[in-house]
Amino acid sequence: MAEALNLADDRRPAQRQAALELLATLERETPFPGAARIGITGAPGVGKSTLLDALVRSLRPRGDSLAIVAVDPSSQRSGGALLGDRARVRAGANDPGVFIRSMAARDRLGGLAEATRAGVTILSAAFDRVFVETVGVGQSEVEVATLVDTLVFVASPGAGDLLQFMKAGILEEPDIFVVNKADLGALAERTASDLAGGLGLGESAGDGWTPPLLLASARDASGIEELADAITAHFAHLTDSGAIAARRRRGRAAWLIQALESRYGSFGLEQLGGPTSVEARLDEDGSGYATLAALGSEIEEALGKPR
Ligand SMILES: Nc1nc2c(ncn2[C@@H]2O[C@H](COP(=O)(O)OP(=O)(O)OP(=O)(O)O)[C@@H](O)[C@H]2O)c(=O)[nH]1
Ligand SMILES: [Mg+2]
Repeated sequence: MAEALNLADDRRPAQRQAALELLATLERETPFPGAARIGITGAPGVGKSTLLDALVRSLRPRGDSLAIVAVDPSSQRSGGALLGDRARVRAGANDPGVFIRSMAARDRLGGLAEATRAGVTILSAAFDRVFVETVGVGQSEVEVATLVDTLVFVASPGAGDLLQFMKAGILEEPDIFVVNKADLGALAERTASDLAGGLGLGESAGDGWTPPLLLASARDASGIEELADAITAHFAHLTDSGAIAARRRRGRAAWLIQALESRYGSFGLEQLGGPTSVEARLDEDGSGYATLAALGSEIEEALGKPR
């Protein structure tokens, strides 16, 4: 795993080519639906890492192997050591059934979203569940939503940014809502009712799943079993209803179109026949990575850029 993840991070041309082939093979050949992919998002300091640690302790005894991709936007790498690493996932340190990959945002030459996606693709080939921790600062919710099967939004009491999330319409993405730090009492209940009010919870999104709103305390390990159950139930809902295939396809297509547009602009995307043609190419190929590389070369040729 570590070697594959390092290869995916390697920027040298030969290694990039090898990584592309590996990722495309994994994407096409990993048994479907394979690992459950779960995103844990929320503002800085709401307790995402602490919750993940508690989740590992709760889920691991159920028998599933677990991997975590944790993105720490604040950490700085110095001589190989992570300074100021705030990862709080300590559970499973000596357990081969738990794998944690910590990523420092500042190292990411190829982009954090891309590194995260590669990490999830690789880890999904070997673990039963893959978690991704990302700091929610607006657009990243929408980005991570294209990568995971289940998106968990974590809030904490008194977090003023809740309103900001609501305004940005980002709260439409999550499948599960958690108010962490429930040990803070009335303040947490207040946040939960604010959130419920803002969400209009109880209204199903039309896909037969009503996002639950849970209270938990990662510190006291309360509400963790309920969260683990909700995560399990959401994946079962997706697989039982068959919605998982469409969700993954949609996520992959959204990512591919966005990646092409950010690299080559809407003009470049048009050269390829627009989103519908891109999706058709993706369906034909089966790999988002391979399609991105192939379409990228085509655009560059069409635009006459040196390769
Ligand atoms: N009271 C209380 N504090 C908590 C709880 N969970 C986490 N904390 C504290 O909240 C702080 C932030 O926790 P983290 O788990 O690092 O939060 P995070 O969301 O991962 O933070 P970033 O990765 O920096 O965005 C730490 O000081 C934790 O000890 C909880 O349930 N109750
Ligand atoms: Mg964290």
